[in-house]
Amino acid sequence: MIKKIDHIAIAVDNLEEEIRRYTDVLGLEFLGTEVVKEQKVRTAFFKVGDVHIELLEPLSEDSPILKFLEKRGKGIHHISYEVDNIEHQIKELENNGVRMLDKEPRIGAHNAKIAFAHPKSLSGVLCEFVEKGE
Ligand code: CMX
Repeated sequence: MIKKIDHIAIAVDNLEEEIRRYTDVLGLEFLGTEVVKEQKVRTAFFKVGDVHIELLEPLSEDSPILKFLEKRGKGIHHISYEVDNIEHQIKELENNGVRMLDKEPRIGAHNAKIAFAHPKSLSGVLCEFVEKGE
């Protein structure tokens, strides 16, 4: 079951510059940065109520974020939904014809279990499903 929106992720090419923009111009509360090697990204998180904004900078030449930036430029990359049980959510989505990019959960930022669904399956929006760690 989907509980809430966990975060909205935005692809950027210069994390430091964007951190300044989000703190100084928008005045959002900065929560810190994290390198997620498995996803080949460096992230920065901000708090807006109980939703987070995640900035994503590519960590390497084969990062999906680099490909996104080259093809589409900076902008909204994905919406992340918090779920109560990721394995169950993956099965439910597949049973409803959604093409899962991850058939098994993997580890994302903050050690959470995550799975992505293909944007072509969900209205052109890349969707992440996340079950929070302890
Ligand atoms: N949102 C919407 N559409 C997207 C998209 C995105 N983020 N990324 C790609 N697309 C579109 C492409 O533009 C393309 O559209 P067209 O066919 O109309 O041109 C289509 O989806 C398929 O693109 P593709 O070239 O076949 O596939 P890519 O190699 O670009 O891969 C995707 C796209 C989503 C499958 C890949 O990026 C992926 O597996 N993502 C999941 C993992 C990820 O994004 N990790 C980074 C974030 C990690 C984190 O938050 O910690």
